[in-house]
Amino acid sequence: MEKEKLADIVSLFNIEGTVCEIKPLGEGLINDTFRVITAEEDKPNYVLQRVNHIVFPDVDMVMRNIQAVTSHIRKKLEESNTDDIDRRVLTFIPSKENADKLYCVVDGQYWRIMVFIPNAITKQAVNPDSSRAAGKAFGEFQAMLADIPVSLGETIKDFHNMEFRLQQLRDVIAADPAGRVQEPQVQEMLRQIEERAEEMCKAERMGREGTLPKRVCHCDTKVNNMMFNDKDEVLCVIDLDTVMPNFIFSDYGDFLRTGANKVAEDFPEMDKVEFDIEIFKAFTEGYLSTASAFLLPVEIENLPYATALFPYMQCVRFLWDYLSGDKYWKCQYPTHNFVRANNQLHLLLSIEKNYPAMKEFIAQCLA
Ligand code: GN1
Ligand code: MG
Repeated sequence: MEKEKLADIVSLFNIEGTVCEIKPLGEGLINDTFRVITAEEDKPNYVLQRVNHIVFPDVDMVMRNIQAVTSHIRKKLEESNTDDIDRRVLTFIPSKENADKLYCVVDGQYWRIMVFIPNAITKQAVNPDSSRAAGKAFGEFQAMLADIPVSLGETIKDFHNMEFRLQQLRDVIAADPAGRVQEPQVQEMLRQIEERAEEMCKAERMGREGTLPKRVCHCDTKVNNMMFNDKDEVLCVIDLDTVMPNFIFSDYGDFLRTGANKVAEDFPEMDKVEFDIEIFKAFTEGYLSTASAFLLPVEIENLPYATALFPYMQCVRFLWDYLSGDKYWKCQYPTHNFVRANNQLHLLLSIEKNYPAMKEFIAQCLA
């Protein structure tokens, strides 16, 4: 997109300083992100983003959630006299036209702008130390939001609902639009999925019975969704589009799905896919240090289940997209989605072998 067009969009927001440069930032697959640099030394720089409104159909809801979450966290940090608050929570800038609105619509596209956090970095991979810090930070994030006074909207309906994800898969199997259902390796994977389906849907059942609460969760807890300072401490959690009420399993399980796989989620050599118990231990220790105070016994008991649930769910989602003809995730080659699904299935198999070790470690943390 041309520089002048981007500058025009920036000018719709109430920012401080004179814009002197706008350039692409990061490599996100969902939103488009730019860095906006201002001329004055004493004025902040900014991050401009176009929100993908196909993935997030109700951008107004996304931004109302974000406003509620960031202002609540800011209030908590002020109450506890935390220093450097502007680097510990994101600040979105209102539009000039409406001080209550944190986005603008231009030619049917949704744009927002936030303050760029200086001297902070994101990480792509984790070691035990950054996993422990991540666990602590996501636990703190959930703890700070435990008493948020408004109820948040569900920005992607049934996003982490296992029953819904299985139904989506069964629907695409019945329709078979890409003619891939009869492939023998697909049939074998479906057998493994169905074998576990009932057990994997237990969160939804407990939710209906009223024994498992939903809390405000981040719902995209990959390690690259947090900013670190130069001492390897977590400054703040970013990428808040999917913040919504969910079982806490979402944040715990999805971090481990990405952080504790010894290879990337699309690595094609299945014998290299392995669950890294050291990452599990560090993350769990960090998470329980900040979350055990508010977690119910049923939530803690089911952390090993949550660890298995997310690779399982992602296997179902990748296979669904493969059978749909690759409409959701970008693919680099024809079987890419199947490889991803298979990778997640192998991660699940490796996790299942670690159930006793996971349980023992959790008990040890609480003792
Ligand atoms: C998508 O684009 P990214 O990496 O933030 C997806 C996640 C999946 C992930 C798998 C809105 O996340 O739920 O776990 O791909 N986000 C959405 O790579 O569907
Ligand atoms: Mg993301």
